Amino acid sequence: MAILDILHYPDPRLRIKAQPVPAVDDGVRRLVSDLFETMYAAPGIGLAATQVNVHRRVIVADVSERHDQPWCFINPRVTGTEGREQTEEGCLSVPGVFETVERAERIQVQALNAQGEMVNLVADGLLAVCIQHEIDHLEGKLFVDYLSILKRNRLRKKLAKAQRLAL
Ligand code: GNR
Ligand code: NI
Repeated sequence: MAILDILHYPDPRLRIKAQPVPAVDDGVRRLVSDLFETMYAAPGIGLAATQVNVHRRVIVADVSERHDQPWCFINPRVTGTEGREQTEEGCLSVPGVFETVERAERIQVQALNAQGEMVNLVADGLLAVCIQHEIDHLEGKLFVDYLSILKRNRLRKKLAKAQRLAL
């Protein structure tokens, strides 16, 4: 197991579209356990392989308080959605930024698990938000892409200033 480095916005590697996993083998299972270790250490409620510079369609999530409900989705696909809901989101790749994003309230997801079996899940609440946020990462999309131009410009200035101060 290993804690991996998380890429930070505006790193262009966060924009790479992840490729499907052809077969769930030991290498993929090692990636899954490294993603869990990195996510729990951060700490975060989800993590996509893209964020650790691995451009394969693998995500993990655990929205439980006790960190005892781990979910791993390989080649995840949203097969149905219901409703809309706004949630305050954050991202380990955009530290310190929290903004409201509107997404589907309930989703149906199809994916492979770590055993390579096809699983179907209906998710709502924070898990539904998290899965949509993680699948966006696999597409090279970040939650800040949903903000108005005004908010994004404000954010760009804030991050540029933070970067100047960090030098
Ligand atoms: O830890 C995280 N918290 C979070 C809160 C609201 C909506 C989405 C998230 S995901 C985020 C971890 C992360 O960046 N995953 O890609
Ligand atoms: Ni994120």
